[in-house]
Amino acid sequence: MANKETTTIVALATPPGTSAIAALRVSGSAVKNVCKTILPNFKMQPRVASLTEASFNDKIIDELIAVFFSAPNSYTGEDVLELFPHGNPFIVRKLIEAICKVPGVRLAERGEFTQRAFLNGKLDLTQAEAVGALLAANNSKSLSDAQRLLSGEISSEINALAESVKGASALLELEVDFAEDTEGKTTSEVLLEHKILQHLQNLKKRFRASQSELPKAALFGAPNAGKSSLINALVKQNRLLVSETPGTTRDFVEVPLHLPSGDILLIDTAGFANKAQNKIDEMAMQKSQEILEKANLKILVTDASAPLPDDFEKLAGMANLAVWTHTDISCKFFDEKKSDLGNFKVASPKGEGIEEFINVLDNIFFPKDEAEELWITSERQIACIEKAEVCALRALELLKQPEPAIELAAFEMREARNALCSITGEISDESILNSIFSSYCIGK
Ligand SMILES: Nc1nc2c(ncn2[C@@H]2O[C@H](COP(=O)(O)OP(=O)(O)OP(=O)(O)O)[C@@H](O)[C@H]2O)c(=O)[nH]1
Ligand SMILES: [Mg+2]
Repeated sequence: MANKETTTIVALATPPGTSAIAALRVSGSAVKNVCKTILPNFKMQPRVASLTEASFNDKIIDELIAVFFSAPNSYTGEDVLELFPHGNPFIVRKLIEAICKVPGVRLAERGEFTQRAFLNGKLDLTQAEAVGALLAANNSKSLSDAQRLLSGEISSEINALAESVKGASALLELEVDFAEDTEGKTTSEVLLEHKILQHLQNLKKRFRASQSELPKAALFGAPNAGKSSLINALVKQNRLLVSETPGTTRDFVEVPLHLPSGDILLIDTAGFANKAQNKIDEMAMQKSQEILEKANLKILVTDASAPLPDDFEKLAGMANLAVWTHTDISCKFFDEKKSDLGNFKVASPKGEGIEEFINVLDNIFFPKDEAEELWITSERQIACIEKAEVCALRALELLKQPEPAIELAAFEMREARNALCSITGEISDESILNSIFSSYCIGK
């Protein structure tokens, strides 16, 4: 790690491949030399975008936009150069090759720019992790949480808690006389029980495992019920094969759906017939069953204009939600036998009921009432919180003994504080840092 800080790093910050514009980042003490070597007319005025020529050995590579950030006022805290050439992989390669010819420059490793930002005190560890969360966010809630984390919201909370723990330790270490309060508890017990433990437990409740995979909604029902048509209507594309012949869909198909508050995956399945006609039917139904077991939401699709399938009750028993199709033809069977589930009516080919159903899905997958609370999605952070809680509980036990073990309790509280400080990276070890930053992409 010591070496990394003295070298200058370069990476493509946009995905490889052809695009309108690419972005390259260079960070480190050799940035000024890089500018002199490949951008002969560039003025290096900090934070001013300039259209300039990039060349190497008098050969023009591209005309591009360059922005220079002077240390420490940059993302990494070092001198940084950002280049925006045309998004041609050949141009990008030539630029990177030319930049790497400047002494002291090498290709960046994963997450190395953010790692430098952390090492240079531009971000604490929760903020550095928030950068990863920001890049992975696929719904409004996780995006706004990542932005709040990046602004240091959780860091301030953790720092304040670590201060309380420090206060409790100080009290213990001074071996203060335990003044009895009205409930017959000692000062330290009150401090531990009411402030610190409650706060730690509250933080733990805010844990939600981060969802790198999109949530899944599986549509199932009798053959020809209109499952594939409904998905086409929801995504506003003729994405799936639709026909009046029952058994059109055989293999399950995943289709992303962009809801107003986030993305989900719709899964089309083969129709469930009461009896399989042949081996392929049987295999297709078996597959549908497996898909349903893994789905977050199971939507039973039923034709409201046709007699219900014999196994309707069984199918309804497997579902979380029911949608009735063909309502443009008739609602006869819907009116006769609605299930106990939420019932929604659509006429997919005409688009009727589709916008309403999109809002229903949006509310199910991204409930609005939870929007205010900042969730903690990092397992590392929650493990530190749990460790701090265990230490605080142990301290409390030690203090409750007939002869309170004050020194041991003080030790436990110091451990609790260390656990909290490792959340923000005030205390950190290299292996933890490496495991965090190596999960990032190159150029971040
Ligand atoms: N009028 C009307 N026709 C519909 C509606 N939904 C689907 N259809 C028609 O019903 C037939 C079957 O639709 P699909 O979407 O293929 O049904 P499916 O449930 O995917 O069928 P399988 O894949 O065979 O299980 C097609 O001819 C559709 O055009 C609807 O709401 N109204
Ligand atoms: Mg189908």
